[in-house]
Amino acid sequence: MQLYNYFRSSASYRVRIALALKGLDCELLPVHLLRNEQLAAPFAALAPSKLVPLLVDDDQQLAQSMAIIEYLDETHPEPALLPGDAAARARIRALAQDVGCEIHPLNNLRVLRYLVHELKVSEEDKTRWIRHWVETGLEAIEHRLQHPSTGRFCHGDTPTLADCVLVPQIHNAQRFQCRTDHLPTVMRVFEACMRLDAFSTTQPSAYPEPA
Ligand SMILES: N[C@@H](CCC(=O)N[C@@H](CS)C(=O)NCC(=O)O)C(=O)O
Repeated sequence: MQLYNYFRSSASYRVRIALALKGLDCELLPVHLLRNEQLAAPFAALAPSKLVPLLVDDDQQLAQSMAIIEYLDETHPEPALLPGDAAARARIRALAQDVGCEIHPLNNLRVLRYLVHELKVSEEDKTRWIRHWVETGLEAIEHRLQHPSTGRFCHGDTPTLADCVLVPQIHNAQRFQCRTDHLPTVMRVFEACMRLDAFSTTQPSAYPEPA
């Protein structure tokens, strides 16, 4: 397998975590987002969305990090990243989508570039925008985690899809100096995850800054 990714991309980091949790070998192919490599051939020819990550598995080209993680979970079931019954899996997907659908898209590079370059939003207001959506979005997750199914991790005592998606968002929150003091359960889960090699060895700071 090959994963087109960018070291600091949180959607890419989600997939790197899932690959590591499952102990799968995968070649990492960098797409340098700040150099706009996602917008041009050869990557853009493979990915009409012009977004990383993209997983290539034999003749399959798979986009969307959460779909990729579900694909890995179906093709390599152990350890299960969507364990339990239908209700448990719905809860895990909801937590993942709280990040992947409600927080991350508002703060993606192309959205921030549009704010600054097209709408002439100042750097200061751009940072306010990021912090607002990250802090309020994570607050909703903090509330959702006040549930008997929350364990050491978002759902139970083993990492799931929800942790694969939450942890990279916390790295982004820290990068943009967002408040996290209103998120005791989120941060407890984050710290439990970061004690695992699958999360720590795949984090952005584990990779050299591209030249
Ligand atoms: N929903 C997509 C989001 C992918 C995405 O937004 N990737 C970002 C990096 S985290 C990207 O490629 N941004 C490039 C750009 O904004 O130009 C997924 O989960 O894979």
